[in-house]
Amino acid sequence: MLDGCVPWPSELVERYRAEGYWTDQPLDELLRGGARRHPERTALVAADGTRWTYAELDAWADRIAAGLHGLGLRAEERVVVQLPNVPEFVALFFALLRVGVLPVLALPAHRESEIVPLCELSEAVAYFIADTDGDFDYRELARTVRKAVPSLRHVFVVGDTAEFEALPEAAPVDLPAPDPVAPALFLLSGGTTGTPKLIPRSHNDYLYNARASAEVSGFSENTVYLVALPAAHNFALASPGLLGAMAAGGTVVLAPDPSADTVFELVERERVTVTAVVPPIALLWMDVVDFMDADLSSLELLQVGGAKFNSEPASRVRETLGCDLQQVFGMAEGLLNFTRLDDSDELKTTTQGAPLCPADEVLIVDEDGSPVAPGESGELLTRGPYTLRGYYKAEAHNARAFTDDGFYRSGDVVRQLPSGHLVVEGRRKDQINRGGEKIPAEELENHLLAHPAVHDAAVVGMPDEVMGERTCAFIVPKGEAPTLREVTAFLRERGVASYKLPDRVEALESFPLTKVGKVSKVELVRRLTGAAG
Ligand code: OOB
Repeated sequence: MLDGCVPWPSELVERYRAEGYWTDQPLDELLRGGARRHPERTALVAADGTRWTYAELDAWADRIAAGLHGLGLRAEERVVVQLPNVPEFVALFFALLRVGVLPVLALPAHRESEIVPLCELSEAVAYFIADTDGDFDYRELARTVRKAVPSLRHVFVVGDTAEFEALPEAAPVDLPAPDPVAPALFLLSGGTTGTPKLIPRSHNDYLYNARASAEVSGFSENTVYLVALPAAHNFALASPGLLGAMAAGGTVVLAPDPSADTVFELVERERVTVTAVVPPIALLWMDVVDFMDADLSSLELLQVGGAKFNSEPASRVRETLGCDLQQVFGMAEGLLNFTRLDDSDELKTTTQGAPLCPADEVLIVDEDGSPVAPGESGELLTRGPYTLRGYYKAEAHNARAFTDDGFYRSGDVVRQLPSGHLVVEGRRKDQINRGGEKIPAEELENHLLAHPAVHDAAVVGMPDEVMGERTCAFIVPKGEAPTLREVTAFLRERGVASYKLPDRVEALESFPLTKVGKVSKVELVRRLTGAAG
């Protein structure tokens, strides 16, 4: 097993195998098996209408795998992949699995301050980018990253390569199958700390994740799944996402962005049956659908997750978009909860779903770590066949993030109904959830503290109708307080992703403290909502 990864205890490995959750197949079986069973079926459709059958996608992945192997990339080496929703993302993903190279899946929105630490932590040997996306040039970013990260041997560019390399392709070669218990890829954690955390996902656990999610979401060979969120995010990738659609033998359609214009046109053109979004996108689609002349009649199911979807808009999905709603409460760390297709409307609109797997263990505990009474709210701890046992190379953090018996402390405050469904009520972690995008408070605070006029900083989420939360940076200035515009310009200059920029900056003379002398974020939020109300 790769150094820095925490294995499942052997008795659980045996149990997950015996109960059939782990099948000891490589994750790549999703494409290989599809190409074997139904080679002529359409696997992938790009936004421009280009199509690949399972056989064609399989052959393409083989050629890229051979190309990468020919350049010396080897099993267990890590690479950072930062691609938008382009077909190359899918082909490359499977190619890397075939070579055994471990992709670290960065988001297209990430910039220098995220990518450099990811490359360093993973000791990445290659970085995969698109040439441009909108008006952003990733090759500029790659120049900075390459200077900062000595382990990088290659930068591969989809599109105009400039001085870098194109995705290599070569005649297919035989490559050894991977160990199914070992990691297949790394997902990024939403994070709560100042440094990024990588989540190793094994062949066994991620294959189960994709297959079981596809089953609980009713995916079949008739499924046409639209990837509207970034494909690198666990929700759109495997929960059930594009891998789940392929597990069911369905078709994956790639949307370059989740705007109603782009998505509605693709839904109509490709007769899309299901897609997944975060709440603000669902709200937006529901707001504009009446004004747009789009035929959404093929859409059967809208999956909403990543942040809390309130019951009021949830109850309007069917009448506005004409499809069923499935709430998904998941995490890159593992545990997924889904409302079931045969749940009552009440459960579908007021809960965030029940755990996917019968072997998912869920504990809800109070501040002292003792289980709460049934139906009471507390922090969700979890353990199971697709939930990590430790972050990559993060021993000290793991000691806090997991209980002694291996439960992951999610930081989510939930209560559980007798049916098993969970209602997300809040959070006990230092993170802002801005419309599904996660901002680790400490990371942003560290950036703010680097500003010459900032003496102290505390970042909190302020309630927002559309986004769920927006970001407010409280600062204690050294002299004159910098404005929001100055602060965001400073953060952009440091290469912080746009979604992490604060929406508001508030200067205080000093911070309110808790009884033990820590900054009271509860009090800071109270002042904001008091002031706003
Ligand atoms: C998904 O994954 P991440 O890793 O970006 O974020 C996980 C966190 C959860 O711990 C929770 O705090 C929040 O996002 N969350 C929700 C939620 N879904 C996620 N909070 C309230 N209601 C929901 N429905 O966000 C993710 C991964 C796979 C599938 C879906 C979402």
